[in-house]
Amino acid sequence: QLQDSPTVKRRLLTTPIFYVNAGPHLGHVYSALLADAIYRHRKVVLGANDPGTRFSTGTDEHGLKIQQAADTAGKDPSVFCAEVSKQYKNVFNHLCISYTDYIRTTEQCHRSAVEHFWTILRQRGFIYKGVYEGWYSTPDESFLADSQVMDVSDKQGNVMKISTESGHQVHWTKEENYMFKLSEFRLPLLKWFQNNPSAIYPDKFYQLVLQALQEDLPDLSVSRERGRLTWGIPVPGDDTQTVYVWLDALVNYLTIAGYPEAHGSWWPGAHHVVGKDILKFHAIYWPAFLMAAGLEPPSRVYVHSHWTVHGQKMSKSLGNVVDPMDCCAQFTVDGFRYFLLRQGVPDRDCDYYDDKVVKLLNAELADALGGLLNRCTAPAINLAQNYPSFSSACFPDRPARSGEVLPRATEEDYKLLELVERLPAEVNDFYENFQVYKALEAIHVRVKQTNAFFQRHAPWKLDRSNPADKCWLDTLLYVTLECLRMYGTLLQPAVPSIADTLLSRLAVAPHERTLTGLQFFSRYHGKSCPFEGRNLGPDTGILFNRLERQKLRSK
Ligand code: ME8
Repeated sequence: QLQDSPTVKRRLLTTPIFYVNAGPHLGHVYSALLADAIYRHRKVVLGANDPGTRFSTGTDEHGLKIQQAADTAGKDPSVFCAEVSKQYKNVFNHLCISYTDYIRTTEQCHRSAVEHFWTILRQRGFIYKGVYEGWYSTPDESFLADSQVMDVSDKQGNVMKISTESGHQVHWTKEENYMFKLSEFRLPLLKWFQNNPSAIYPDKFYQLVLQALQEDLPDLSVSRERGRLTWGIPVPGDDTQTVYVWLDALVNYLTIAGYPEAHGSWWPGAHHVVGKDILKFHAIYWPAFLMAAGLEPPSRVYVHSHWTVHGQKMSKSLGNVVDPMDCCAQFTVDGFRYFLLRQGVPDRDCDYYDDKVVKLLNAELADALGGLLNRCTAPAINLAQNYPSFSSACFPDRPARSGEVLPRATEEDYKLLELVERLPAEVNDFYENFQVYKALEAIHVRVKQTNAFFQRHAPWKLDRSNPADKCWLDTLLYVTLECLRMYGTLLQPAVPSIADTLLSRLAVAPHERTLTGLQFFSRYHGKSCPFEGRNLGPDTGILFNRLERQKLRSK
């Protein structure tokens, strides 16, 4: 278990920094949400034992496409960037993304970090001046080899070249640039990844990186002529050139860590969450830059796939961009968070449509979870509005041996308890393997099994005036409340506000909401339980209101 490990270290967890040429959409929010869930989960696991965790996000504000977007909007780039960056911040705040640091690449501290980093690379002999000639994609801010471009015809029949990977048009460009000796890092990178098989999750993406490193890595152009790109950080000592946006952007992770002065306690050990489209930058360029500067590569890169909408790529021109604020208004913040985390599978693209959200939330949050809370807290069944006493006479600490008749508790009940006791470790493993959707699935399955447990024993049929029945009824309620307390604790990273409502109703104090404070079902193991006899918290109403399809926007 993570909380017992003496090797738990400080951790810097990051999202990508978002381009400010357009506002946030569903995909951006997904990157941030995955990181938020991991961050919150770590807090639940470690509680007061957390040696320190930082969680950064922010905006990527330099580069030609941002310069162009500001021009189109008729705004000064710095005003434009500030506005869009604020928009990201507002959406993240609304979605309860609990970042500790929000960075903007136009900040002075970041500029100083980039200048320092550049100077170190230059001093260590990894940057040289060369002439670059080749295909250039402005939206991708990348030079491309012949093998990475293809011909297409536009509507008028004009032939043009596009990037095979992104589909963006490319132009032939020749200019003097500073080059980074990326070619020297192919073998060191290969060796590093072979020695660190858990550096990239899921494995599919680790294999892709290993495969890419089998082929030659050409040196990388890391500056642009200033005349063509003014919106960026000038190359130290040569203001005719601007630092390549990706070098600038990647250094944000070091800026957060306090580079160059105070990064020691936050570097190494970074965990980056990124989308599949920016894997190359994080798994090849970034570790190579770091090695060149004499620093450790990131400990882990978590890679997720993309969301499509009704089977199509999200794009402004198709008019199918999903607005996260709109989704929160329809499904509530926690509903939307739950849907994305429960349905998003890192290994492959996932499709978004409103109906799917409604079905999932009604089934899992309203019916299963809300139903379970209702069952064990409704005044009609839980008259005393508390955690009643657990009776080991009805539920001894072992199942019946063959031939032996034990009162009440069945083999299935013991199985359920065993599964629920194993749940924190299971959920933890899923988080460690970047399978948040599986963690949520496992919790949901247990919720369903607990509902079945309740249903099977039909406590409403028991006769309270009969002492034996009353004992069993109390035990059933106690067990159900204990299970629910476990689910509420483990659901905090995904649905913080629903979990808070649930745990407040279950009278769980803030310091009891971590795995160390959980003491799940200690009564069953013959120990005292701080919850036995405790009054429930005030009735908080319906946990999650069922959504009605016809009330949703028409799409
Ligand atoms: O790439 N589904 O920024 P960005 C899921 N500034 N995720 C998606 C998505 C979709 N449809 N569309 C985009 C950049 N994303 C750089 C990063 S980091 C040093 C610099 C994800 O605003 C995408 O995969 O284009 C990426 O992780 C994030 O949104 C930011 O994308």
